[in-house]
Amino acid sequence: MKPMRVIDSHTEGEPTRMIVSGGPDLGTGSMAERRALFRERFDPVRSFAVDEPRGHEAMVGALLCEPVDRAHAAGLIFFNNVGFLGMCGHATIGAAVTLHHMGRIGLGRHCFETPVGVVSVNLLSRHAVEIENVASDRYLSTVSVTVPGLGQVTGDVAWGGNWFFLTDHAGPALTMKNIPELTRTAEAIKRALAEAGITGRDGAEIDHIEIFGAPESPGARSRNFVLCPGSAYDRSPCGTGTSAKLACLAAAGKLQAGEEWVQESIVGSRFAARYRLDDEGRIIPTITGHAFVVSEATLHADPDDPFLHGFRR
Ligand code: PYC
Repeated sequence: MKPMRVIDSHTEGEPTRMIVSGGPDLGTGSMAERRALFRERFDPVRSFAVDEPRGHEAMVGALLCEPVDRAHAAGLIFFNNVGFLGMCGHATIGAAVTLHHMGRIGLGRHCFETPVGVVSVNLLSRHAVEIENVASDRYLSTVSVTVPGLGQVTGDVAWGGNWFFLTDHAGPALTMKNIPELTRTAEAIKRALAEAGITGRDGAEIDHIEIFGAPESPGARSRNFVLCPGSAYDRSPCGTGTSAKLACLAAAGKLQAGEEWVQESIVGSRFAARYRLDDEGRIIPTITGHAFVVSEATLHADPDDPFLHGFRR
């Protein structure tokens, strides 16, 4: 493995590690094809980059790629401590701020290719980014599942670039002190959904669980706890999770196009969100958040390192 240059940022508290050079050569296909190749042939590179001891369980990676369409600013492939993501809202915001830090993009509008579609980004300032996500939708409404220790939990299944089960008031209060218990609760819900055969479209695994409660800060409409695949919780309000939430609110007639929804995370950070309807009536979410570059580093792959390909619990 070549030395790998990475730039780390956080978006509303959630980390992103962007691989800017030294990543795997994935050819020139679409981001979905390159992600498949990354998963099949280079998974040890993923764990090298984000798992301990070079990373940690909350670290989300973004491999910077040449876009297929030269009019686009970049291609991005997202991954975490256990595998690959479709889209990642916080990491897209982090990538925009990082590319600006590198002098690769200026303020204003840019398009990024992702494995699930093209996402448009408006870099409003050095730190503030508005992303227009892929079309999002509520797939199943008012689904009930029996969760050991919790009883019946009811929620919606929605797509926001990843698959989510969204439920109100399941388990303990949404406080930082309760994060271990919230994690166990969300893991139990995820297991129960899988055992009950409840999936996203085409049998897709529901790999994100989102629990909602009352917000704490003025102006916020809701607070969430989001369990990501790999059992880390999202420190940000989760861009794809907030998109899924907008889709559910819109489908329930509880949020109109253009109306603002401020989503607060379990650590108290916020995304401002709204949606528009495209020509086909699909929900196109816009999420605004802030990111900060925190470090630049070169990761060295020493063949004698017993943890060359990382470890995780
Ligand atoms: O912001 O979409 C997001 C996200 C997904 C997983 C972690 N963050």
